[in-house]
Order: sequence, then structure tokens, then C-alpha cells
Amino acid sequence: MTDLARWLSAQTQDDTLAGVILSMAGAGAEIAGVLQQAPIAGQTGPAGATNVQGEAQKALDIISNDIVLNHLRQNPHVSILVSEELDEAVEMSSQGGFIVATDPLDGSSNLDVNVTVGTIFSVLPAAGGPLQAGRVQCAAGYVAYGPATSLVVRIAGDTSVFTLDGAGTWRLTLAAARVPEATGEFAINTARERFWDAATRGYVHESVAGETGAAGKRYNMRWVGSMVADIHRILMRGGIFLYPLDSETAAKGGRLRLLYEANPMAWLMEGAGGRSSTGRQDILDVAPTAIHQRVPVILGSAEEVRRVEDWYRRG
Ligand code: AHM
Ligand code: MG
Repeated sequence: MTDLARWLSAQTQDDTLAGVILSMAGAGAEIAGVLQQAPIAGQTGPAGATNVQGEAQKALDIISNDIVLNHLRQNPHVSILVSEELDEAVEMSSQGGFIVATDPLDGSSNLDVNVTVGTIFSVLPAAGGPLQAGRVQCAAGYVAYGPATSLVVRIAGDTSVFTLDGAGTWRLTLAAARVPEATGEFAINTARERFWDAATRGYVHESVAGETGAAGKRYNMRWVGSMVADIHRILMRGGIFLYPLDSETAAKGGRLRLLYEANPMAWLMEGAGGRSSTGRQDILDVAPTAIHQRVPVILGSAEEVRRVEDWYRRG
């Protein structure tokens, strides 16, 4: 069974890019170990601090951020680190050819209940600075800390899935994830319905109507509240994930962050044959203006994403 290092050498001739991915994979393996022991170590609670987005940080948010920082500091090819947990971009190695943007522990509100969380990362060329559209990513990935620890990664070709074995080696367990074109499963926080715009309302109502609605088929709904878990399910069996712009999040531009949540997930989805959209344009084409910028996120099975985009065109 191929391991990550061998897969990387077949995917890219650029050893420095491969090295950056190995550093993030190393950080993920270390975070997995910490998470497995966290309830015993009493680390699942709040840290008593808030991040730049005004969100309460968990102790594990900060620990995970420090682990990523340590791994990347040992890598001379990383010039800048952007992290959800750090107000400003951090200068790393002046010689580095890459920028890494990361959410070190996404979905951390799920830690108390032992539900899957993840580390998301995007790799950009250093020359353009951190504010580049997702289209120019060199690679992206996430680690899902679930029943198995999975690393999902893409350079430019297929989106591949690795599983961490007992010896700490990432084993290739799915060479090319394929998100089916059509799906009968959507993921959205329906408790926010009163804030939705007409397009989101139209799409969800049409889906909930099942066989009798315009979509003409039955849908099921899933919402973990942990983006990595929701996206991983969609990558493995299809579906659509929506965190659209709504009247409550509109002033901030959305809920999820462009650089280290939306862009890497859009990049991975594209490599698996899925689509990503803000409703009005491909997420990968959004030009960022700030490192913690937020964006509406709609991604998954191509046919469903197109259906949502059709609703936006009508509105
Ligand atoms: P976080 O980065 O602070 O963990 O927030 C992001 C998370 C996503 O993982 C998830 O999709 C979303 O927030 C859940 O939002 P909601 O609380 O509205 O269900
Ligand atoms: Mg997050």
C-alpha cells in the first residue's frame, strides 16, 4: 500500500511542496494523538480567550495552532502562516516558497461531545502574498479526526485519501475520490431558516418537497456542525454543503472563512469532480481582500450546486 511520501513523489517533482504537505501531515498526526487523550488530560474545555473573529477559543484550538506552528517553523520552505487562531499573518522563513493558510482545529465546538473535527490547510505560492484567489493554490488538504484519522489531499490532479496507521504512517486508502454528479442529501443549518435569502429558501423547500417538488426526488438531510465531517461525508458519498450568505451573517460576508476553510475545500471538491460556489461565482475565483475574510459556501455534487446557482440567477 502506497504511503504519503511515495504518493507525493509521484504527484510532484517539487520536493519543497511535498515537504510542506508532509509538515502539515506531521502536525495532523500529532494533533490526532493529542485529541485522543484530551478528555483524560482535561483539555476539551475553553481556553478563556477569544480569537480575532471574536470566537471563544478552546484549549485545543490553541494547542493545535501551536503544533502546526512548530511543524511549519521546522520547514524552511514556508514563508508565511495565516491561521484562524492568529490575528496577523506570521512571517516564517524568508527563503520559503509557500504560504500556508490553516484552520488548525475546525469544528471545535464538537470537542466536548467527541464528534469529528479537523485541520484544514491551503498552500499558496509565496510570491503573490496571502491574498490570492483559491484558483492559484499549489495544494490543499484536511485531516479528519474521526473513527479513523484521514488525510485528504490534492496537489493538482485527483483528490486522494490517506489513513493514519498504528505506526504513524499515512497509507493511501482511496487514490481518487469521486463525488457523484447527482445526490439526494443536503447539509445546512436549518435552524437559520429565518435569516435565509430567497435562493436558499427556494432550494431547500424544493428539496424538502421530495418526489412531489420540482426536484422530483426524495432528499435526506445531515448536519454535523463540523465542516470537515460534513465535507468528508460528501467527498465519500456525495451531497451538498451550504453555509450561504444570510441576513445575520451578511454584514461579515458570510460565516466561513475564504482562505483556510472555503478555498481548500473547494480545491479538494474540484479534484473529486464536484463544484463550489458562493451562489454567484466559483469560490476559487473570489479575490480576497483580507486574511480572515468570510464567504458564502456552497459545495459538493455538481448537479446540486448548479441547482442552487439557478436559484440565485432567478433572484
Ligand atoms: P469554527 O472554525 O469556529 O470551528 O467554525 C466553523 C464551523 C464549521 O466547522 C461548521 O460548518 C460551522 O462552523 C457550523 O456552524 P453552526 O454553528 O451554524 O452550525
Ligand atoms: Mg473553522
